[in-house]
Amino acid sequence: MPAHSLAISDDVVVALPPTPHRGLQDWIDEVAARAQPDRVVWCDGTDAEWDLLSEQMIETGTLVRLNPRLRRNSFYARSSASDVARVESRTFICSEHEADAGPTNNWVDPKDMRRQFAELFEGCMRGRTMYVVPFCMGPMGSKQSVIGVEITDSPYVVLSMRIMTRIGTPVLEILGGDGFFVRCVHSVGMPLALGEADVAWPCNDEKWIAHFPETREIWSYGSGYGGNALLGKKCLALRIASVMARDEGWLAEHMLIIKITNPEGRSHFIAAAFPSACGKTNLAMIQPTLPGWQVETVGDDIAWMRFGTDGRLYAVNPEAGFFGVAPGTGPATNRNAIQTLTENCIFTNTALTAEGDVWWEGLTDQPPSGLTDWTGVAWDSGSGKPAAHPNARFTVPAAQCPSIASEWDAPQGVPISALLFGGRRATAVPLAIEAFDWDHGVYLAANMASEGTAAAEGEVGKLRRDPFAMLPFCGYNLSDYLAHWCRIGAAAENDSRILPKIFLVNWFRKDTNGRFLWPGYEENARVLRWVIERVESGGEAIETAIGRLPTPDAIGMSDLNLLPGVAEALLSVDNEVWIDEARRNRAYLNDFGDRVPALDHQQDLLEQRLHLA
Ligand code: SAT
Ligand code: MN
Repeated sequence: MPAHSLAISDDVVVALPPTPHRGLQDWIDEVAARAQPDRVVWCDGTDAEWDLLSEQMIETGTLVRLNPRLRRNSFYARSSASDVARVESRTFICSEHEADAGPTNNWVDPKDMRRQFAELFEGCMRGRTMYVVPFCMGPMGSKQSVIGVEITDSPYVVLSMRIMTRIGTPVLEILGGDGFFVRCVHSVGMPLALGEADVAWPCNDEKWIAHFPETREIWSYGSGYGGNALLGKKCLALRIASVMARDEGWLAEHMLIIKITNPEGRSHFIAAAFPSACGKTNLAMIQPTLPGWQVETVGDDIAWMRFGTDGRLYAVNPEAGFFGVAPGTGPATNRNAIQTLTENCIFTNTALTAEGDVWWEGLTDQPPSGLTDWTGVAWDSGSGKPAAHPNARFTVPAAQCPSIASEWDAPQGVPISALLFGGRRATAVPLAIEAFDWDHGVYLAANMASEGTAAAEGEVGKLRRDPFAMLPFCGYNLSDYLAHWCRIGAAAENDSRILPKIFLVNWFRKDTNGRFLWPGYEENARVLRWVIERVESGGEAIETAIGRLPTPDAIGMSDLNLLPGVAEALLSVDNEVWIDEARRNRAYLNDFGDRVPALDHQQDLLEQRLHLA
């Protein structure tokens, strides 16, 4: 029994709450009374706790300790084959009014959802330990940060939360006796009968991930995986935080944050939104080959942004770790990530080597022999099946990244000079576009689309609209979200605040044979250089109907060994294609009704520029 637990009878052990917060204590008691765990443990976030839990999980088979000579203090987990990604079809926004969830979210009446969860939770933690994980999203003690408490019966979630957020007793100290916290409740949904042996990856075929925006609560059942179970991440830092941001006039976005320093030593920070598994982590850790240019990492997935007293937009990374896609990450594509992954990591659904290390497609050119694949069987390289699941992930503390910026956990955040948006577009969208102004940038971001990836269930490769890369993560009506962005711009103009410039980028253009036109990866720094030059009022651009495009010289196209015609294809606007694109944009924006007049106006302007109207 942990030292901070108290036995009240032979079979119920309840922890002594290490907090004077009555609201928190009562809520813990309430959930425990319903879920009926064998014991309640308040997580303190210490190394001793990490060691204890990892040892226990090695015993139950959930974790494998990796060879410490190769990766110190690191572990491997294999999930159930049905629990490998976010489940958007089972994710719900339970606002009081259906209209507030909007046309793009699943909605269930909160009263019905509460009833549903009350049933699901009846005894759902029997035979298990209920962990209480106090966590802080954002730098400790920052005015921008938000405290949450996650109740979970998954020790895998506890360890992952320790990497991805700031957890434990220091958070309770900040919370004090009556501070606000977001209530997050999670269960794998697999109670154990007396004496029943556990499985390596407990979960349930029935999954529910529910958000209650008005009361800022999250309930999750049935999955142990990433965004479904680490409730501080997509659920709190995006879905609930986007609602808080709407109510309080700030922005909670699916964006990486980087610091770029030019050869003259001047630094700028930019934030960039791309859908899941479109290279945010790679861009966040990019090592530019351009002489004299340096890029450092502030965050790779989420940005919270508010205006500071100096009128600039400041961003913090609410997370403390990276939950990155492993396949495709290698010394050539992301050396910084590889150098980050040397210790204190958890790997999920990669392959395992005979030496007790991890492997995935793209880590090395040749797979080592003797691999065990992510399903736990000896891998046959001739099978045509990948050894690692395409959405296999690493979980690693941000602080150990060699490219981490010194400002990465500054309580005041970093001032943002430019915002980038991008998706996977095989056609139409050029390498880079600078928006004419804020509303035009919002229009470009609102019409973003991307080909599906393995990060969510659904068809890989199918084009779907993903405004602001927020489609799966906006906790309220997407048209209100777009209006919120327009309002931020309008208010800033009135208050003479300094708005970042907005850009749309596309690393994923293909030729008719399906080959990528743009080399991508470290060469993306050429686009970053142009962005910074534009921010500093330099950088050549040509005005087109869809925005300002870089000249081939501004990108340095002639330094790249591109095939004839490729530079032109990447940096031109095909009017016919864009007339089509504009028509589809109009139809898409119509889905949002007349709630966003500023975007309707932008649509009219685009049609005029294309001589469509
Ligand atoms: O599983 S997560 O939602 O955390 C990762 C992602 O899809 O971006
Ligand atoms: Mn993401």
